[in-house]
Amino acid sequence: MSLHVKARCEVYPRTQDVKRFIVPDDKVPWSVDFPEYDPIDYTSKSVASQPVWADSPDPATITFNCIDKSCNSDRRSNEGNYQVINGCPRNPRGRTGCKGRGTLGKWGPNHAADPIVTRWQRDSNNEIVKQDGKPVLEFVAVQRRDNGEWALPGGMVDAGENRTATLTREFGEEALNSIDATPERKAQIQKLLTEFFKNGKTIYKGYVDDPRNTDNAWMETKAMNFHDEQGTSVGDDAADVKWMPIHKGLKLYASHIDFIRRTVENHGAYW
Ligand code: RP5
Ligand code: MG
Ligand code: MG
Repeated sequence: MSLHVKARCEVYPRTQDVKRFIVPDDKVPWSVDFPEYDPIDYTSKSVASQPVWADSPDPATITFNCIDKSCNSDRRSNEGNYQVINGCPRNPRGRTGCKGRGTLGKWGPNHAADPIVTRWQRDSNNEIVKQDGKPVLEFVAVQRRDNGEWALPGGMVDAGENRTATLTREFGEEALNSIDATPERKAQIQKLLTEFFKNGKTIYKGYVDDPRNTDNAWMETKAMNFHDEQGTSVGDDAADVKWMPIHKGLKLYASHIDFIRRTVENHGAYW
């Protein structure tokens, strides 16, 4: 199990002055004593105002490690049962230097889904490009509005939504700009995606080393790969979306590079 790093970033995302308590690598596991540990307490104003997607401010009112029927929310973790201390869930990967929920709506796991849409990189003769004798893969990357980092076009699972629906919806919204599309174009996108997303391969299920994570709220995802062998199914539209050729030097949001590496291994592609 790898140590979370981005979940210990010094300044909490979208703030200037929320600084995490510094947690050295060896003090990350809860099992290691750290008596001087004094994490900053931060829950953003938008989460505290309790919009529909956010929990009540008091975690003691919530039943964890199960499906919560009261709000159609899956409070189980893919990491197994997590600890709940004095009614408050504890990050299964250890200390982050911040308690509260930060900008995450849910106490405990916040579930997301990440579509990894791939095709082979092709030259002007339509031949697959090779590096070191291996075919080069490309994936659909989006540039995140919150921090400008390139990422998979993933998003949060809505209440009661299944993850395949999240994958299709988020890909439509983030990579194909379906939110701003005409009703005709929306229907066209939905049809295309439902067809294309029929056969996917699960690449990863579990904790994400996301910079928004705290001691009591964290991201988990299901990442699925949809490979377009002929490279003709999905086009790119917006300026902040592109087919990105894959190599091991890419810098991506959260743990997305790990999911990309697993995808590359599955396809025997260049890394
Ligand atoms: C990451 O945050 C997940 O891997 C997913 O890509 C993303 C979901 O959050 P938003 O894109 O909705 O902010 O941890
Ligand atoms: Mg997103
Ligand atoms: Mg989204």
